Amino acid sequence: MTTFASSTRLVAKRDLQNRLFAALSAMFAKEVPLYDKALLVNMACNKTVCALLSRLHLGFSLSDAELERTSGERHGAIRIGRADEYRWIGRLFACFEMEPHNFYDMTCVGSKSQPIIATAFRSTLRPEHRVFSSVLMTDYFDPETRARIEALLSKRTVFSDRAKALIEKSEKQGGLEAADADELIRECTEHIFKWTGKARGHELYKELSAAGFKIAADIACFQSHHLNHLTPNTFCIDLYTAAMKHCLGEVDAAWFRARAETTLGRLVKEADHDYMKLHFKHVPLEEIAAYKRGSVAPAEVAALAAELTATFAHPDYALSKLKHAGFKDFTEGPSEDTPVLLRQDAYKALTEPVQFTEDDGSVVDSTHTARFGEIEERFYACTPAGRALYDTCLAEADAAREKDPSLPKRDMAAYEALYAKPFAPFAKNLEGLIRQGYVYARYLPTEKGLSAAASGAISSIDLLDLAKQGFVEYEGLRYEDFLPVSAAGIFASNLQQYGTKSTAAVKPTYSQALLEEILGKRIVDSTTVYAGVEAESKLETYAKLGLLGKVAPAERSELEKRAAAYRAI
Ligand code: OOG
Ligand code: NI
Repeated sequence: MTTFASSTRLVAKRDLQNRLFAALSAMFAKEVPLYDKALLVNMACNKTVCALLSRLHLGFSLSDAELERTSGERHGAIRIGRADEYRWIGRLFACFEMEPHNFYDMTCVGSKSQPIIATAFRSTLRPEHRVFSSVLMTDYFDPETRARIEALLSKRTVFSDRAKALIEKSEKQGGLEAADADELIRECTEHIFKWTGKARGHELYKELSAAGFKIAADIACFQSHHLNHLTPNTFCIDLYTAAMKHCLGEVDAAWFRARAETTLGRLVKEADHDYMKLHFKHVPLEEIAAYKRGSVAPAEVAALAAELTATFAHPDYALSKLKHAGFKDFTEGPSEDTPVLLRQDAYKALTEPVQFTEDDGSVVDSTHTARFGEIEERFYACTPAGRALYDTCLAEADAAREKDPSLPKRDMAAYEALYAKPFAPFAKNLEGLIRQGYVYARYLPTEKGLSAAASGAISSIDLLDLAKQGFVEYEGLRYEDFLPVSAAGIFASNLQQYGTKSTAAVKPTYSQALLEEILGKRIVDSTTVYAGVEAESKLETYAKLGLLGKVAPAERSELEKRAAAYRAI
């Protein structure tokens, strides 16, 4: 009885996670006014998209609270200096139901390489928040530089004794009571992830930056794991990026209005039930299935675009008045018409004042350029075959863009056509992508399917055909991870610095096992999860519809293998 009573006092870790991210967002908004304003721009864009969707899907509406939550913060990024700090970070995130997913070796991404390896902390199923967490590999450097970096890092204390005690308490009890949870969140926002503008080792900072290692300088010379960006999601990234360029004064109202018409016009064509399931994960599938198709005339699209343009004329949206370094010229990821993985863009890193205090007490006023404002829109998770195709298409599309880098600025339509061409092998809708075997989905039988099964009226075992007959429902799985090349592109464009080569005598190689050793825990392979969720749902759907016996033995054993690998995590 006692155990029961005390465990009910613990706050659910998922709730704590939501509170942590709300607190981090409030902290970051205070630190970076441009971030706060960018959230406003995103909210205005998402509201416009919702207004369009509610006419396109009769029955759809989103309350302000739901809108706030759905367009809420999604991921942050931190860069860590020492192995022991990294292990504490892993233990800290576990208090918020966030576990390491995937290994990212950023020392191995060609010309964009950086001296760090990373994982992303998130919940395994239906994650809403993530933190991409890198750790600096000091053996990437020559022995002298390495020793200087390590000496500087050894002098800092990121985790206070109180923070450590709270983490240990959470581990022992399986969670935290409300007051302790509040205190741990305060440790996060007032210390662990806080930007202080205080640094040390100005000589080392200058040398690392000049040698192309700005990222190492960003890590080694600061006192905390300051959050370097916090990325909300958007319902329509092309609308948002156009809006930001407009509010930052890079494009005029007429350009924005025309672009808004184009992007909203595309949504009218593309925002089907699958788009709704992908973007509004909190809405039950049956509810989405019940939306009747409405229609939106071109004049209505034009009116929405005009209204949004008028909204941005308000002084609240005059982002150009704030200190900024402009917006990136093009969006990272697949072409606009290919709904796989994720698309990201950003306003460029700000140059912020920093005060260096040296060991002898002398003070140097300087600046640091690292914190930027990313946005993202997430699409379907790819199978290994889909991912391999994506990598090939991306390389081709990047090469085409590099031949004419100013095209996005000169002629957006021509650039979009050029960039989309290499992605032509991908189907442009969920059903097509599933048929090609490029993305994962989750299936379930419908009521109609169950009664058809009971009366023996089901003949096919093709799940997509069964869905057409109304016997099966499905949703594409959303990609919940990161893309190393896209991440490297973000690093590069924001630090205004491409990657750098190792200065060690022999460039070390890094492995997932090494990062797991640093963390003291296993890293989850997210493909095992996507494949396992799909396999389990297929097996269950077949079983409930009485079709399991008809599935080819080889396919069935493959599904069982995937489901078992997933369950073993
Ligand atoms: C991490 C960059 C990775 C993303 O969205 O790909 C990332 C960093 O800048 O430290 O956040
Ligand atoms: Ni990011």
